[in-house]
Amino acid sequence: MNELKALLFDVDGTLADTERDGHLVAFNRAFADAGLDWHWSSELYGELLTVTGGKERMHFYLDEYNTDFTHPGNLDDFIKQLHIAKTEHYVNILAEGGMPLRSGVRRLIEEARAADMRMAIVTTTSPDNVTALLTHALAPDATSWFEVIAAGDVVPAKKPAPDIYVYAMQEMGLSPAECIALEDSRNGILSAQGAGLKTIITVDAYTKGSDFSGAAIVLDQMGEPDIPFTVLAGDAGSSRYLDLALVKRLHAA
Ligand code: XBP
Ligand code: MG
Repeated sequence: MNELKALLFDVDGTLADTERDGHLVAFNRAFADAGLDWHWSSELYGELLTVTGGKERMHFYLDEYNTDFTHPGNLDDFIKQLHIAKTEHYVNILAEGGMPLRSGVRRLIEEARAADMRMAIVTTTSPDNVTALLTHALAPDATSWFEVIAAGDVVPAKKPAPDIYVYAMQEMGLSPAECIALEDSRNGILSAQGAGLKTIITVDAYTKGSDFSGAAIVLDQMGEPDIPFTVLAGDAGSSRYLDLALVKRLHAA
């Protein structure tokens, strides 16, 4: 087995609970600004999360849940404008400090950094959103902690396609056997596994019932020494929180 050389982090749902408290709020604010009567409930949003990417999600909403909507101009351009407005709202929500990292995220990232473990961000969300989360929730210089930030439209096919993971590993000059992915969702694990990666899952409110077959482990959170995780599938041995030693054991298993 190859030595573990890099941790590849998903963002939404993995680093922070950004979907319900960030993206959903931002979408609804953008809709209201545009004078639309669209309003996504938290429950509907859970269904819309089947599709990754904000622009793709709005198209999916119109195709499946709001089929009567007609737009006189170019629909793609309209969705692009709405998405620009949504991103502005999202970045503002994060700048206001309204998005804490999930339990154990800062601790694991700081441990990896201290150990010179290479790290990348691999996400479908837009680059501006990643910068906002890392700088406001982690540290002002935190974007520089990650060798590659693979985000948004840099690849044409978003998760569950493997493309974004393949892209990140190409940029780093690493093979899947030298990396491990940290994800929270079904689309995320499909993307990572499609790229040949072992995957650690921390579930969240939207993803806890999903199929995570083949995951290296499924946890309710990364946890802290005084806030132990619950193992939902897999074997954590005697570990009570996700640290680099456990990540390396899961990679080698
Ligand atoms: C995250 C997403 C993103 C965000 C929206 O998926 O689905 O699309 O909800 O981001 P993952 P944008 O965690 O699997 O990467 O609006 O910037 O596209
Ligand atoms: Mg995610």
